[in-house]
Amino acid sequence: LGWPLVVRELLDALTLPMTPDRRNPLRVLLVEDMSSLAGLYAAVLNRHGMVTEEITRPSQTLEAIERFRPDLILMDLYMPECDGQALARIIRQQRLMDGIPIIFLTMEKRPHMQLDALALGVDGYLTKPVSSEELVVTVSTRASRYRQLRSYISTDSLTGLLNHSHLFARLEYEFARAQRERRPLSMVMLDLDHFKRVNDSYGHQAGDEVLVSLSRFLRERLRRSDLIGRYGGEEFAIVLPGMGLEQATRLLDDLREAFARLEQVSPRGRFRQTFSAGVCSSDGVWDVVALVQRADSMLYQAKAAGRNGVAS
Ligand code: GH3
Ligand code: MG
Ligand code: MG
Ligand code: MG
Ligand code: MG
Repeated sequence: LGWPLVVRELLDALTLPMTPDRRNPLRVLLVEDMSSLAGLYAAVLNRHGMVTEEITRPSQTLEAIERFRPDLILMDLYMPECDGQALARIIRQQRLMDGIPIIFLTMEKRPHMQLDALALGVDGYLTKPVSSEELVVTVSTRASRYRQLRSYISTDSLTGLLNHSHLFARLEYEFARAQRERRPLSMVMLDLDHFKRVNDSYGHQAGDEVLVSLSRFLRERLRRSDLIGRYGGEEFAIVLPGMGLEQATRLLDDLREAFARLEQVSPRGRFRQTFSAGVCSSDGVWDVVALVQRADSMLYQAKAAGRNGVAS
């Protein structure tokens, strides 16, 4: 009697994680061999503003994780191909989804089975039949907490771009996918020209603002599927899946020209900032290390050719 009431109060209290972000809803991957059941859970979660993807076969899980990028995985414990515990162990080995919450949904009530699951690093256990309220509260709070933590550890705090290590993890995935699907992929290393002078003449704060303005500029002009990272200092890396060398070079040259025209405003005066970029494609490249090296050497050429240019 009391439980649904308490939950309803909880729902009201937890306004922060419960507020559905319409532009960026929480994403839940459902792994459940009974599709009718999965559909039911999905309907409940969808009604509360979450986006779901249902898979009925455990073997589809890793592919679905990479493609769908869930904030939480809701998983049946007993499935024909592979049990939930084994699957959870495999998911825990994926670097890209480090620490993603996994919640088991099952009829299993034996405590030792539940303990085994928790020992695996699984985040929780919901016992069927589960109420909608319990499902929604458990899933949304954990999913939003994970999303928040993930954004802290994967983004650069000044620019909001991907940080070095996360960019590499994502690049590895995009590179492997491009090879597998025989699709082109281009990689860009970009470095601000004579940036030291900006700090010297206009102050470190003005320098920071240039970094933020370039980041915004790139985000506005690139596709959602492109990766933009702060490689370090005043150096950025861009990954353009599906784009060949020629198109990528042209794109970067357009961006270079447009950015150079922008006026940077600082308390100590106005100025313009240029960048140089090295572009390469994944054609004939064996791994991401070689890809980055190639882009780097192209960047070096662009600098040597006088800066404010693109080399490929
Ligand atoms: P080049 O055209 O050869 O790249 O010249 P540069 O001056 O840009 O290159 P250099 O490597 O000599 O200096 C990079 C400068 O970038 C030095 C450093 O103070 C500045 N920088 C790196 N990270 C930041 C940052 O986060 N904020 C600010 N304001 N400056 C930064
Ligand atoms: Mg089952
Ligand atoms: Mg520089
Ligand atoms: Mg330099
Ligand atoms: Mg540099």
